[in-house]
Amino acid sequence: MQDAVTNLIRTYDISGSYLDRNAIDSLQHYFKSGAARVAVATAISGNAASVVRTAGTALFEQVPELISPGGNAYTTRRYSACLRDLDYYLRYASYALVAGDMNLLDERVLQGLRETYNSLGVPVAPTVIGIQLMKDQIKRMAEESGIVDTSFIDQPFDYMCRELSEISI
Ligand code: CYC
Repeated sequence: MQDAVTNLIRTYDISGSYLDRNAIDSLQHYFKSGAARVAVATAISGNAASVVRTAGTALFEQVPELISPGGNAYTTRRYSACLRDLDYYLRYASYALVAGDMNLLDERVLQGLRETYNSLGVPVAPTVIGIQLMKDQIKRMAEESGIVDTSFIDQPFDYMCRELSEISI
C-alpha cells in the first residue's frame, strides 16, 4: 500500500536521485491539501451511514428495475449486498483521499472486482451511478464546511468508476 509520499520516494530511490524541483512541488502540493484531506475523511467517517443510505435510495429511485423481481439488487440479501458495496467504496475512498494515492484502491478494492461483478450479473453502470451519488454528497459537505477547491475529492471516486467501467482516459 502506498501513499503520495512513499510513492514519490520509491520512484526517486529507484534511480538513486535526490528530490528535484518536480518532487518538491508535488510534495508541497500534497502537504498543502493535507488539512482539507483529513477534514473530508473526518466528515466521511461521521456521516458514512447516511451517505450510503441516501445514495442507495436515490439509485433505486433512478433505476427501479434493480429492486424489482429479476433485478440484481432484488431480495433483501442482494439489497444489503449492494449497500454494503457502496459502503466499501466510500470507506476506501476516504483512505485514498488521505493517502493522496490510488494504489490502495487497486490493491484492496478493484483487483478482480469486474470479474466478480460479471460472474454475479452485478451491473456496472448503476454501480458507477451509486459511487457518483456518494461523491456529489461528499463534495457538497466539503463545500459547506468551507473547503473552496474540492477537486481532489473527485479523484478516488472517479478512479474506481473508471476502473470498474474499464474506460481508458
Ligand atoms: C456481491 N460485491 C459482491 C461480491 C463482492 C462484492 C466480492 C460477491 C460476494 C458477496 O456477495 O459478498 C464487492 N467485496 C466487494 C468489494 C470489496 C469486497 C468492492 C472490496 C472491499 O471485499 N447490485 C446492484 C447494484 C449494486 C449491486 C447496482 C450496488 C451498487 O444491482 C451490488 N454486489 C452487489 C450485489 C451483490 C454483490 C447485489 C450480490 C450478488 C449475488 O450474490 O447475486
